[in-house]
Amino acid sequence: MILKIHTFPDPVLRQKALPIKFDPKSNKELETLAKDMLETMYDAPGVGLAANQVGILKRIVVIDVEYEVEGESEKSRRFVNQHPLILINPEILKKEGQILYKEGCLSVPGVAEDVKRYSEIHLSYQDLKGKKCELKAEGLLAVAVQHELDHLDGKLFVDRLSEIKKTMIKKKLIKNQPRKFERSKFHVEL
Ligand code: QAP
Ligand code: CO
Repeated sequence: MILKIHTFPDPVLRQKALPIKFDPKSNKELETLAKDMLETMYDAPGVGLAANQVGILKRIVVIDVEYEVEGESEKSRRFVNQHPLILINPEILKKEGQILYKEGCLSVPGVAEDVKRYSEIHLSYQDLKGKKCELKAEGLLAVAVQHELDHLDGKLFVDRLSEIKKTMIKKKLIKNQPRKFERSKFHVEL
């Protein structure tokens, strides 16, 4: 199921997601959420998605920085070479180096700016079964993990830009927002 992606300035993007507790007998709900988040990410298409972005305040993110889209039309579209990564309760253990990467975000559509991130990170997380795992990431994957972990703490990539750039982008985004109540000749003025 494709979920609705919440966009700036939706307050859910500013809230902190809560740790996921594993229920030994059933995590069907969590499996469904992970599957739906992946489907939503591929459909967008995007390379990462955090639960906050689909309006759920749980510490789970999905990432795939390797897949390719094949086919022209909406109908014939195929996603090949998929390497989905599901990270639950992720935590950065070690970080080093620097990388500048032009980031975008499905929740901040149409904006892409260079952001400074760590170029290599080690992280711990849990998989869908609740098993503790560790991962070393570098390059684009490291950028994606840091971007998605920020979402879980209510942070957006635009927050990491200079004050002047941030102000300009926020102004533009608010101005381009669809209006809730469009005036029309059918509108009854009170
Ligand atoms: C986060 O971002 C990320 O503005 C995921 O019009 C960013 O998938 C990870 C997207 C950079 C690693 C590097 C953005 C699609 C997708 C847009 C995304 C747009 C269409 C962003
Ligand atoms: Co994002």
